[in-house]
Amino acid sequence: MKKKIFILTLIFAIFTCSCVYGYSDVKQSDWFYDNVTKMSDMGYLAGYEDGTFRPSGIITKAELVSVAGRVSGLIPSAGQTSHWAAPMLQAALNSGFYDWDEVPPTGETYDEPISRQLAIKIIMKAFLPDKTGDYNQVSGKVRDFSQLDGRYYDTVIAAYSNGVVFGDDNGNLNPKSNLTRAEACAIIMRAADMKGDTKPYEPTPIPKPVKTRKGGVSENGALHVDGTQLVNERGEAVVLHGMSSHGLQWFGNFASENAIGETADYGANLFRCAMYTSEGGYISNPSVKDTLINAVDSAIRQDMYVIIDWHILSDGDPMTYADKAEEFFAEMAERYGDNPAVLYEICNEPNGDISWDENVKPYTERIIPVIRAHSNGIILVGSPTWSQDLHEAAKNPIEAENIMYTCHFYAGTHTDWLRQRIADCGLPVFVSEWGTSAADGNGGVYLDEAKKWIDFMNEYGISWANWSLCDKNESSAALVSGADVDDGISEDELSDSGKFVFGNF
Ligand code: IDC
Repeated sequence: MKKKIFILTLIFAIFTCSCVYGYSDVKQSDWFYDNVTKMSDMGYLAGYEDGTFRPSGIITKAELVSVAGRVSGLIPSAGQTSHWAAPMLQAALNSGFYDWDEVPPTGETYDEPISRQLAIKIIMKAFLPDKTGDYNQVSGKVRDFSQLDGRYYDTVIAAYSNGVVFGDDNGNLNPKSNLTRAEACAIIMRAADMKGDTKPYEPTPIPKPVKTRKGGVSENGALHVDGTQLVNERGEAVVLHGMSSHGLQWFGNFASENAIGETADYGANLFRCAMYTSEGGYISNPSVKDTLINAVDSAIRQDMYVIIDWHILSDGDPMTYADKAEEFFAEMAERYGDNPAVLYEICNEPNGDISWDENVKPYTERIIPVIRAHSNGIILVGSPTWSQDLHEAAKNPIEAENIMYTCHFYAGTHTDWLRQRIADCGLPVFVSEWGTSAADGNGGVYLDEAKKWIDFMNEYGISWANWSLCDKNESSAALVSGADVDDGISEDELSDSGKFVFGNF
């Protein structure tokens, strides 16, 4: 638990740009004072809520690589796991900061302490890859040189020769002991200063599309709602089709750029990023936001529309975490602003003992203005009973532009009566989640009923995202267990549901 708090605080610390001075445990006379202060001032690594910095606390592999990556301006890439640091670790691995076996990309060792020799290598590769040093000189001066593993000779010698690291009072480098937070600050700042141009922390810029696709953002531009229809920037009816991720805290690896782009190759022009709030999602694990940002950016690069889904589920009343939702959507809307690709789904599925009038609508009145401060993009709104109570919303609709109401269905559970409800409600409807299975995500698949739904949605020009792009052993999953999406999605990696859905993009 202690470790968890430490990590959460650090993540908070890493990603919050703050200018904190005067840590109770950092004195001006400390050797690390300047570097800790500078690192903190630039927003790369801050202290803890109790006012300490814990300079002698250890730093993990994930933390060290994240901070070094950010200071050196490395752009995160598609990570292989849903660990909060996976995108930056993947980018560091791709850039040759370390070898595969030193921090295996499966993540089991991400949260282990990092040895000084490995940290030095990573920092040298990140900032000063061309620096060298003299073996004889360094091996003669460093008393415990024999402790060093051979693969670290070059980088450690270069670091020592160039004044990036120094020996301790006894002339030892202690290459195998764990790096501390103060040491990390000192080594990174010295290397960064030597390289020059150290800038304050800035979030990764929003990418530009790397290709254009039929039905994509480049073709349709900013979306609007006209009557009950979604239309493109020219006012022409437009329909979006694609996959929803499963919970990003569990299956973030299937929200990689490869996987998302592959759905587009099959014809999808939409991807939905399902960020659970509970069940190990954002509330207890805020770093899942980085997995989400990575997925949203990937979809943008792939010229696709993308939904940022605040996936409430076991927390049935959207008001439960309304404060967090305000904070989150403020940040997302500030980041993505009027980027035409992004749609905001502000409450996946309200459920339980709540009502549209008393719970959901008041919630929308808090969140919509927060988004509208930065973006006039499409906002998708759920309704009680797992986003099926369109008839309740229709009695008291939201007074705002570019709002659509979500309707979620599962073919094994929801049939004619729900289609009728959509047809009758008179609201602009967006099916941001549906499955070929029963409502528990399993059973079936019910392809005859699913076909009726597809025909219905086509008739009404309704956009949809299918649950879900993952290989979980449940029938709604589009991929068979063990599917490897890094090299694309082959026909035989598609489940029965996946074959049906991909065939309907
Ligand atoms: C299901 C997942 C399942 C997971 C469960 C609880 O398929 O693996 O154990 O959530 O987290 C929804 C929800 C969606 C559900 C899906 C299927 O939005 O999160 O996913 N469903 O039950 N609404 C209706 C059905």
